[in-house]
Amino acid sequence: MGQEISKEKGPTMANGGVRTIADIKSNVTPIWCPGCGDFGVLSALYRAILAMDLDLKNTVIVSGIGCSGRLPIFTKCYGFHGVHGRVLPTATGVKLANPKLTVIAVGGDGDGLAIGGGHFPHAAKRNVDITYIMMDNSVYGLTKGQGSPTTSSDFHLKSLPYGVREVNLNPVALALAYNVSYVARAYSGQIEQMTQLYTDAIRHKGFSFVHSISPCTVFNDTYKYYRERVAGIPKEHDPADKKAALDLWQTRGKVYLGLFYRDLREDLSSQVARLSSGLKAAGGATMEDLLDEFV
Ligand SMILES: Cc1ncc(C[n+]2csc(CCOP(=O)(O)OP(=O)(O)O)c2C)c(N)n1
Ligand code: SF4
Repeated sequence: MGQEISKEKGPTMANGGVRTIADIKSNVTPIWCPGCGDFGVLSALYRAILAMDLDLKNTVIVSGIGCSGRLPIFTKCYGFHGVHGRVLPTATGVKLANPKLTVIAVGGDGDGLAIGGGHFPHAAKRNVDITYIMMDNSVYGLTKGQGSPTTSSDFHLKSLPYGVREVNLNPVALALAYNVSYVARAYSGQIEQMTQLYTDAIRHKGFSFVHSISPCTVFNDTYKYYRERVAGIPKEHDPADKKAALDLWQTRGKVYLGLFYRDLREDLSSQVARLSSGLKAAGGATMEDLLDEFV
């Protein structure tokens, strides 16, 4: 999976003069709380950008609202801090407007599965070539500790004096059910693997989803919980086997990390480009021609 990652230097120095992680960092210091899992996500993303030699001026990070939503500010890539729950429509629009850009969407579990939950299946269905990093702390961090769609009965939140009375959503299970073409899970406590998965996900041509467990040290400190349960997906798992992937997420007592599922179906922009050139060759009107009539 992916190539070997160097922590210090990228493979070449071609794009945007990026040589080290310092070249990717903006001059804004992250203000997340000490130990916040979001630091791990940011660090893995820096390393993935470096390892892939991404051109910063052609890379866009779109975010939702939440502590997690601050992430783009800490990079020199282009950023779009949108409204709560709308990270996927915004990222989709950016990619369709300019398919040459590398587009990465980031946001919390509240952003992506509560207010924004309706957008996830549609992004999956369209298979737009973007990468979605869901930073899951199983709590609303920014608004100070309310339960989120992924808060499970294993967690105890001050804001829920009667405990969790609802069944939690599982982001990997949803992604598999929605037919997301790349489904993986990473954990902020394991940066090397997180970096590999981000690199692999960004390279995937289609909608890639990395469920990124990112504990909130203030309102839901789950580091101990995950330390005791995370395990690598067994080497013999075939990522083309959806049934086996579904079994993996349901394994009791274990939280598997790694690549669950990958489907190499054609992404939306590639389909449009292929169909447009076919239409042009046949003398038909492409979408651009039709739109031009209204200019
Ligand atoms: C339309 C709208 N509704 C509600 C809010 C209030 N709000 C801001 S962030 C947030 C949830 C944050 O949780 P999550 O998305 O999981 O991100 P985290 O802060 O945990 O990273 C809410 C409800 C808002 N900003 N906009
Ligand atoms: S409140 Fe939680 S999620 Fe937000 S910055 Fe602090 S530790 Fe991170």
